[in-house]
Amino acid sequence: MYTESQYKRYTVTTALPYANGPVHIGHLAGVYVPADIYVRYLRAMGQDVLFIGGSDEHGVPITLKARKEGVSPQDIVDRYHGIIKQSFQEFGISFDIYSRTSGKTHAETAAAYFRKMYEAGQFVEKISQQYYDEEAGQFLADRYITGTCPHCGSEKAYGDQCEACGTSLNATDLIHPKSTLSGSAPVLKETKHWFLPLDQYEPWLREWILEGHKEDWKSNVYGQCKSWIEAGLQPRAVTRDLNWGVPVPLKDAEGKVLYVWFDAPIGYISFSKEHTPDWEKYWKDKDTKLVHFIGKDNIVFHCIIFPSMLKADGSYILPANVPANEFLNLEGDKISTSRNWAVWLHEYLKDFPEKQDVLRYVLCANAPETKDNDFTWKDFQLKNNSELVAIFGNFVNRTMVLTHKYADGKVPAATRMGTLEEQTLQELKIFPERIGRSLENYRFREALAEMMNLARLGNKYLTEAEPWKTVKTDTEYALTALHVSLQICANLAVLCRPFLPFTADKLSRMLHRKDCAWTEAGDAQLLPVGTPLEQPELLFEKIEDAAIEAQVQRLLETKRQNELNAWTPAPYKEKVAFEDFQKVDIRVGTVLECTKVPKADKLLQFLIEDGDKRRTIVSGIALSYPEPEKLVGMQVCFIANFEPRKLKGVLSEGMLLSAEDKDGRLVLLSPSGKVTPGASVG
Ligand code: B3M
Ligand code: ZN
Repeated sequence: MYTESQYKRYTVTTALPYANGPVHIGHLAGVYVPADIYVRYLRAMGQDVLFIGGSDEHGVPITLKARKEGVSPQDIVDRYHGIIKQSFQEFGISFDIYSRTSGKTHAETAAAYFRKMYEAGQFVEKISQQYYDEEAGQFLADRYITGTCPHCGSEKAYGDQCEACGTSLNATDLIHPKSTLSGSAPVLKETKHWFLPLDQYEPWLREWILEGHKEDWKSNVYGQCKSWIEAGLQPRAVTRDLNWGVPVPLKDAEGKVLYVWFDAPIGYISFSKEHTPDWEKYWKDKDTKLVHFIGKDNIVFHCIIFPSMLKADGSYILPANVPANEFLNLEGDKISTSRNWAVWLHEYLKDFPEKQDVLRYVLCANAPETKDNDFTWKDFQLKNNSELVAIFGNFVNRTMVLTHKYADGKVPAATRMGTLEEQTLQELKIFPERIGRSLENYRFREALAEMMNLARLGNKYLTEAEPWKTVKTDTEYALTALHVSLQICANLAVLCRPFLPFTADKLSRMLHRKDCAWTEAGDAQLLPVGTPLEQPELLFEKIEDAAIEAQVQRLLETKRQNELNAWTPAPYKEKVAFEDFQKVDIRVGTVLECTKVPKADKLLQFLIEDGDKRRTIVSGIALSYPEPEKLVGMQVCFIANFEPRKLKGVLSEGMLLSAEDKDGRLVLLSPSGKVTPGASVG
């Protein structure tokens, strides 16, 4: 390796996505694309790597979703595990194994892990009071309890958080708590749980992280660990009263399961076991480098809790690095499964078939490495059209087409190397190391930019050497230029592979060459003279405005739907006396004329037959009725006894009644049958 050589092998894990929904671009950008790039690079460097992924199939949200749909939790995880696994496969995430935590090996491994710690006296037992639903006969997880928020009064607060005001709560803080299982009021009941005494690990964590990893862990990761440790670590319960999960393997623990965050990281170990009988060397040999790829919301679990569990067991290695990313937003808004504000991987491929690499490219170029970042469809189009197509694709295509035109489709010899050629090949040499160094330091955006710089170098060279011109005067030089360009193409095929594996395959096929080790790249002899080339195919295609517009429209529609869903009727007003209501004189009238009020976008002027005389009423409903003349003849209801007042110079003698719909549209009230103008309403 360019900067380190002390490791014999690598164990690379990726956070296990919850199997209660499909995966989206945020998952890919934050965890799976960087991890896959890293692993593909290591493999190209000839390293022994075990790349682990799988679905996290336990936890309360899965049971809630199952209950809502009237199916079992197993049904839910079966459905989403399949979808997630397929998405990762389609995007070329090259796991050695992608497994799941509802499997048998996992249950055994997690239970054995717990038992070993239990027997070594590494847990603290505590009895506490917890809400219990007597009708349903079970303890209630926080999310199964709703009630009134003590801070803002919202009646929809959950036992762990009020979503209206964002305050995090304890279930016992709720006023009028209610079980979502039976609707009854829960009672407090004693229950026993096992706690991991994190406080006891604090001195060790300080030394291991705060002193040991100040330099090599990313500052966002180090910073979060530091603030957790400095705030003082508390014992954490590792068991729950729930009927979905790995049962607690103790006699007096009926109805209890391991806490999802206790069992899930053990999944990395159980999946390794499933993958190879030789798994121990990936977990217990200090010459193995363990790296966890995760999102920032998982930092405490992977840097503090799981390492404390590994330390407690004593036979495992600890993570050498935890390169957590920040979050990716979508068009300026937080990605959200419940609001459907996401680009789902399985849907993307329907709209952009075979464009996996384009998404991989854009997500890596925009990866939220040091801060939250934004994905926009415009930027997606721009990066495709002006980088992948215009730089990488264009260079390869020009080279291929010219070789077929002037060199019979075979790699020509380089007989006329000049200074420009020497310089270009000299520059070419440094790319493998430069890209590799960035990758080893988890700087994926930088590495990708360097890879593109190699394509830029090719383009620049080709433009300066101009073989299409020199071929007329100096054929040997033109052929030499093609030789040099083809060597750059061959190097690109090797160096783009971690980022763009599908493109690398296609390019290698076109160049008629097998993949080689990373360290062989940088060489000007990758493509032997005389190698026959395939016909050129475009590596990337331009993405048209219409395709982008369709995506933007889809998101706008989602936004509109969400706004509608978020609508609640205006609060009801205080009671009034009937006598007060009777003071208002409401009448029916017939529209005789209706026109726009000049210079007032929102106002319509009505002439109304009211049974007594004709009256003019100005109403602010013009935006809802773009064709006012169509209202002529309609009967409307109006308040007849308001003081007349001037609106934009027109005297209005009353007010039309209308209802405001949830999208803000105003709809005039009209009697359901014809009545005599002037009839009173009451
Ligand atoms: N299931 C993913 C999440 O927080 C969580 C990761 C487990 S990794 C062991 O979305
Ligand atoms: Zn609240």
